[in-house]
Amino acid sequence: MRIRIVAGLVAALAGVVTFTASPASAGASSGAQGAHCVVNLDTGKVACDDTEQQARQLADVGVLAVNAVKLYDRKNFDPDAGTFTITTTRSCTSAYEHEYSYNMAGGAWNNRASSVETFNSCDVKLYDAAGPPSDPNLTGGSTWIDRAADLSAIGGGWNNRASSLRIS
Ligand SMILES: [Ca+2]
Ligand SMILES: [Ca+2]
Repeated sequence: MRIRIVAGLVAALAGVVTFTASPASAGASSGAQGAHCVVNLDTGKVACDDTEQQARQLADVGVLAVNAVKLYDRKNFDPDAGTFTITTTRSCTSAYEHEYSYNMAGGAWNNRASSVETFNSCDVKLYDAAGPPSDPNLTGGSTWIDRAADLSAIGGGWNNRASSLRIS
């Protein structure tokens, strides 16, 4: 009797999975793989969609949140091929310290950024390897970047290279 109930439950769950798998993957093709991604640093939630505005809503970015860093797939802050915006609810401090870090490795934004902007007193430091960056003294990675229209001109060349970053 008990076995029969469990078997029925498994069958019911299998039915649910089969039923939802198709619409879920259809949503992923327009959502998770969208060109514009937004990170909500306060919650860790990340969403991608066809527009930055839609991605902000999906990532539950509130009206009080501000942009910290924005990466562009293309040079010269051209958003057409994709953007990656990191948001938070407070501005960065003026000192260079470890305020936030973010790991792009394993995702669509690994080795992709070609230009970058920062906002609200934030600067960004790019790292070649997967993160979070392990250098406690902030000695590795690129220089601190406020704004770069062409990341190939930064240091040893950072075009399509960043796999993680720090924000200060
Ligand atoms: Ca790129
Ligand atoms: Ca890299």
